[in-house]
Amino acid sequence: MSVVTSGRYTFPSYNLVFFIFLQLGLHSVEGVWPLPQSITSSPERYPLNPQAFYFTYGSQSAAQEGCSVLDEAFKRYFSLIFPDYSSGRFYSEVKFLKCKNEVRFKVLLNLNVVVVHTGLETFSQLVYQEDFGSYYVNKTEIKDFPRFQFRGILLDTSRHYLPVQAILKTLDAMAFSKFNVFHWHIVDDPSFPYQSRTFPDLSAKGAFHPMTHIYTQSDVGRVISFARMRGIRVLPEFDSPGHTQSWGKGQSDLLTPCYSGSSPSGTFGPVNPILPSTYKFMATLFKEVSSVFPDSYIHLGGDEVNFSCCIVNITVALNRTSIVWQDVFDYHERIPKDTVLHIWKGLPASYAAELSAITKAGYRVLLAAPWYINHISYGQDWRNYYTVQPLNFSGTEEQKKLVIGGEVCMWGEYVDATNLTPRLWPRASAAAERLWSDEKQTSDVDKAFPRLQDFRCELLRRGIQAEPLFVGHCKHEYQ
Ligand code: CP6
Repeated sequence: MSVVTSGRYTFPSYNLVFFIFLQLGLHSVEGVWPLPQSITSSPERYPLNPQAFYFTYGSQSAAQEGCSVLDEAFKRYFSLIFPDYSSGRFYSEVKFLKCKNEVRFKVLLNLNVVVVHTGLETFSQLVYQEDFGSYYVNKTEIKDFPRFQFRGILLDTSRHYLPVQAILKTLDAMAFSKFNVFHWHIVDDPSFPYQSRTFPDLSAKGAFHPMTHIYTQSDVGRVISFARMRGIRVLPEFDSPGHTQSWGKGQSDLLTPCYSGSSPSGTFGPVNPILPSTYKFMATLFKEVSSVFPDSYIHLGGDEVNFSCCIVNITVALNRTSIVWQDVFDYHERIPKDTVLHIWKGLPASYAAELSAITKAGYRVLLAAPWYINHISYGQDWRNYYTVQPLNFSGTEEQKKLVIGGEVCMWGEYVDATNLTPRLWPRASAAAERLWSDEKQTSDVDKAFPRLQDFRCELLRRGIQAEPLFVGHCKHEYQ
């Protein structure tokens, strides 16, 4: 029995191809969320014996044992698939079996490192356990690749501090829905929790608490490597020149003083564009950001303020690509051509018009407007996230190719570690399927409902406190 995954995954280039061939199984097509591009399963099934099951590297594979990202992924997915077998036991069993030279089930991965996370995730969703405890997988063939290359989640750690554990838990759950970008809206008006190497006063004076409500360099490093282990990029956002009230506490003369009449009122506006010291500070801070966060993108913010011209060039010197909120485009600033515009405003009609205008101007674009998951209401609002049609705007095929993906935003005014997980899941998973799967095959929201219910139960089994979609029960209720 073998699983062969192979493929190419180039990001940020749009041209990506990704195939998984699972020459084995699945209990039902309903078992995989988000839906693969092509899946055929048969009733023929195979038992999997956890004591005789392991992932290994194909002989053709460029990666071999010792590739920590994959070694770790194999361990994690082994535990997810067979929760009753701890990974410690798994290892001794494998050695034991090797000695006895028994017949083993093999999963071979001829892999590309980035692709393998999603391949393993799919495989893990194919395995099921029957009442007596035996594991099975049905004969299945899958060919799969993501519809959009950028599938992100924004967390806001300024309105409320999110402990590192809550962020790591979210990254884990993101991988289950095949999200691949964690957009870390790390600072904003209310607090500056990022502990800067160059400007330690920013968090010492601008965080909710200078010791307990900060992200140290080591915290940030942990988040980045935890994400990387799961095939997730970390996109840092240091929103400016607006949304910077907290920055002013630790950096004097950074913000523009407001006046009432001819005397300073004691309040401040955005960062002060007329002082040379502002530019020096910004250049130094973003230089640090680009050395701490390895991703090729940096999010510069630029929303809700009218002079964004001063910020978009800052990443050029750093050899990074900028992402900015749509406001920068709306104000007709001169924007470097490789900048990605991030649409956050409006109802379907208005974001479609914006998609049209931005792509017509030749810019790449990211869609967040329909996925404000911090907004809640009574009922099944996941249906609204599911039925979004990101490419339903007037434009040429070339324009449509400029839509690189989408993002689910969890703004933090009413969210901290107490309610983050149930507010995100499984509602974000609805958007995940829209961003991964073929639109025609997933156009029926009622067909998606039982599949999403099953997937939500799987999240519970994996320890994610995903909220219920409607009346019902899970085999494994949340412990
Ligand atoms: N914070 C920052 C926010 C928002 C934005 N930027 C925001 C405002 C209104 C809505 C959604 C998000 N809370 N820094 C805009 C991108 Cl409806």
